[in-house]
Amino acid sequence: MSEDRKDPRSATGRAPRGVRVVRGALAALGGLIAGLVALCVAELVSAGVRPEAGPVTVVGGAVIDRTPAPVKDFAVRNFGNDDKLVLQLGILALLALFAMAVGVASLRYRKVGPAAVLVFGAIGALAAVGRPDGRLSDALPSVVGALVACAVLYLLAGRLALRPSPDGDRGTDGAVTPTTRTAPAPGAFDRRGFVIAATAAAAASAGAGLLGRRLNASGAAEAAASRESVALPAPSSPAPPIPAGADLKVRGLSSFTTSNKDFYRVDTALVVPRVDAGTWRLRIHGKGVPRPLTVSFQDLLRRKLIERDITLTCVSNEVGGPYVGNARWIGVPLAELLAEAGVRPPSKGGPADQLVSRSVDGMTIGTPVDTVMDGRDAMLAVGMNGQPLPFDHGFPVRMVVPGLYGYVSACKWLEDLELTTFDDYDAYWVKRSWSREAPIKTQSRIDTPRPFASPKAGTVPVAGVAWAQHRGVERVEVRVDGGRWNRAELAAENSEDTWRQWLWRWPATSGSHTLEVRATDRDGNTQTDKRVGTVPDGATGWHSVVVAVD
Ligand SMILES: Nc1nc2c(c(=O)[nH]1)N[C@H]1C(S)=C(S)[C@@H](COP(=O)(O)O)O[C@H]1N2
Ligand SMILES: [Mo]
Repeated sequence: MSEDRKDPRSATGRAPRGVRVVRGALAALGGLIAGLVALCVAELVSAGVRPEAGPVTVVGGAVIDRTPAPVKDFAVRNFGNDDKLVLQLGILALLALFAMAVGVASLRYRKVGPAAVLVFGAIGALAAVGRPDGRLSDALPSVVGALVACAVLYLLAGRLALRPSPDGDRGTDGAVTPTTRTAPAPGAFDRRGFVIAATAAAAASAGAGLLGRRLNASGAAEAAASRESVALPAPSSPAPPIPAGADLKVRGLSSFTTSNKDFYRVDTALVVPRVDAGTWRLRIHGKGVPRPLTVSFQDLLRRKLIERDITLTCVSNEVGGPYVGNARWIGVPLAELLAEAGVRPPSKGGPADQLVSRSVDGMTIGTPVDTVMDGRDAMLAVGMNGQPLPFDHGFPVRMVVPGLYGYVSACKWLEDLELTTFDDYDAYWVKRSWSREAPIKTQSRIDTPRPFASPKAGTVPVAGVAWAQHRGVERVEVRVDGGRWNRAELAAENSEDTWRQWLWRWPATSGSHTLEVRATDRDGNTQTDKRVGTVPDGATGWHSVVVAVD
């Protein structure tokens, strides 16, 4: 239906200003709706492929894959566990801006907008296929979403085309229509048709999107059911009891055992993989593996299980940072499994010096075979603090190797172990400027008082944790305002693979003071004061806290 506008045409022969503004706004809205259509259709299609193949997820993943180490580190530090949310919101905001621009552009050039949508689809498709775990089918959600959005945008832009005016002017369609008695007023377009088409497209795509969400969630529900039904067997080698004195029970001090809910999470997964333990298999194969193995989750549970308290640390943990936690793990000793497959460590003449663990989401992590087989409690963990692994922490199976940073040892959602050499293969983070080998550096952290706290003058408990996994913490010292070092009281040691709490009772005087801490490990190495960043193999320096004593 046409508009009956009384306005005369402007001198230049263009639509009146008011009409131009309305058309522009509707065109931008049309672009947004096309964007919504693309995402919702893609969500529905991804349910038939896999949830991780959604366009925002794959583009976000591609951004993560290409983020330089210092930037990634910055994001982890500043957004913490929200870094991925920030990334996805950023992608959505950019998409919305582009969608509006594309909508407006398609007013004048009706084919340009839809073509731009296809370009976006192609970007999504390339991002999907180019991910470390990318498959060709992952391109489908982006491609189908873009095709449908392209048609919707073309249709909507058509409704916004100006009706030819009485003297046979050209509409934006380029069609020349002879003047007729019923010719619409200048600047008229099919406003009603636009509203109907736009509403229908928005409603239909919202429906498709919700259905896609539903279907994606039902796959997750199966995985959740498989996790619910796991009964962890009693370990044949239980963890030694935690000594009574391991937890100093000081207010504000990290507890000796970190609960699953409070355990830090660091990974590249925008969608946490939800693996069905019933169909899960692990393959062990590669160079110098005479008897390759494929094991199921039940196979692992039937084996001899060990239980150990082990402190994990992320290489991205800056001095004083939060990416360290201590849990009680249950798992299969990895060295025994490798030995069963016939693997010999290089120190015993084996040809492979690198064990590459690969996850269902394409993460690759390289660990020295000699380290895994040197007698430490390296394991394929199935339990964390008495529970099957939480999905966030790698259900059904992850690696844990005491003494190595997570990115070279702690592969979550594990599905493949390949024996190879460091010469032949660089794992995910090694390709991105981190070191091939990365034993955890001796570190200590002040948990209390918090920075800028204002405790009362008198005895102030200064307490924290220190770690030097697989070497053990020998000594922790604290000093005030660069004065002499004071020896802190150490909590009872659980094992050399766990962190240790420490406490120093500070006779605090009023005023502003700087507290510093340093630890010494059993090898006799005292933490250096030299500040280095986390890239390429872990931060060094002393943690310090400034407080204003009342
Ligand atoms: N599949 C997969 N496993 C992974 C990662 C990852 O990004 N993907 N990150 C590693 C890193 S860098 C660390 S520090 C640990 C963190 O384990 P958490 O999240 O259980 O604390 O997992 C490791 N395992
Ligand atoms: Mo990490």
